[in-house]
Amino acid sequence: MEKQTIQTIGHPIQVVSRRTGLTTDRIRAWERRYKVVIPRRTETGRRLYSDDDVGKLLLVQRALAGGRRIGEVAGLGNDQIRALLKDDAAVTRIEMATRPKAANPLSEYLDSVHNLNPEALQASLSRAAARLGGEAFISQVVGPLMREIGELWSQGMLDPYLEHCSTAIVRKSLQEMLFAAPGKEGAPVLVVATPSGQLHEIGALMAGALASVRGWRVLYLGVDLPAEDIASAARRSHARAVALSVIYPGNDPKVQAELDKLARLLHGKSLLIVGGAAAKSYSDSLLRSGAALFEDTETFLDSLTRLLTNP
Ligand code: B12
Repeated sequence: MEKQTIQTIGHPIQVVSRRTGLTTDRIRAWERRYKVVIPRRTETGRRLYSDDDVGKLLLVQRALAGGRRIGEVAGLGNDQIRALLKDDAAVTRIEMATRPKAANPLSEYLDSVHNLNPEALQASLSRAAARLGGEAFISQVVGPLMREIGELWSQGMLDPYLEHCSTAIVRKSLQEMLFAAPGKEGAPVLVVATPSGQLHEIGALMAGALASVRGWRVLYLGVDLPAEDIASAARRSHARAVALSVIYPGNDPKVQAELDKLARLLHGKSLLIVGGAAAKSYSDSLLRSGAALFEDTETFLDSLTRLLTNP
């Protein structure tokens, strides 16, 4: 049998919408009014778009951004639109203006960040959380968004107050996820915190929210906590595990000492789990003390599941 490729199968309208940044309503309206692209239909009438169709929608957007009217370009082929864009000598300018929006899946959130619009950011994040579900929302939206915000901030392209304002909104949406499903009686307990000196909270919230979605009872202690306090919480709650996020700095003797102390105070009664961008710089002593280290959330989830089945 002939092997079906994505090209022969075609793309549903939702995929085209994500790839082009156009709403599904706009794509359908352009088809109805201007016949910009006329997709194939399945037996049940669902629209299926080819790569060329997607390319044309992107080209038409660029032509519009460069001042063309839709009636001028709707009936042209992709090569003709490309030639027109070149003739207009506007290719570079238009690409600069339109490509990030079409290609960057984070652009919706970043626009709200740059526009100091926390309400819009919150609404977009809520929609994404509902659409994707907790785990994908955290790995596909929250992680990449926070890293992008950090990148922009470090390049001087984002003022600190914008980073603070958006971090507060991200924190709120993770807290909602974390506290949405209160731990059930008898569920295994996970204590989550950051050690003394660690002020970055989002990694800890991500780990807590993920565990809570997976049915753990999460005792969330927040940031900057001495080893003694974390150990006391673990002891009193009979925690199966303690998860810490360590994001900055790496190789700090004070952080190292706190982690070593906590590993000792837990006496092996709760598994110590450490994740975050800086965690691996403490790996030698952590691994010696029997702790588990994670650089990503997927392996963390696998390990939580294993802990549930093999206590
Ligand atoms: C928000 C933010 C802040 C906020 C934090 C507010 C808050 N309530 O959390 C504030 C303003 C306090 C802050 C302060 C600082 N920050 Co800051 N910050 C950030 C930013 C933008 C996001 C941090 C974050 O939440 N990351 C969370 C996740 C998304 O990051 P991640 O480490 O990649 O985590 C992944 C995994 O490691 C894992 N993970 C994380 N934790 C855990 C835990 C467990 C158990 C598991 C299993 C997995 C896991 O999940 C993630 C997905 O895979 C980052 C950018 C970035 N790249 O992270 C900079 C960043 C971390 N900050 C940075 C700096 C320099 C600072 C300051 C020194 C700035 C200053 N001059 O004061 C201080 C230091 C504060 C301190 N003592 O810790 C740098 C660090 C550079 C470096 N590594 O050398 C970064 C990378 C920005 C940059 N690009 O330069 N920051």
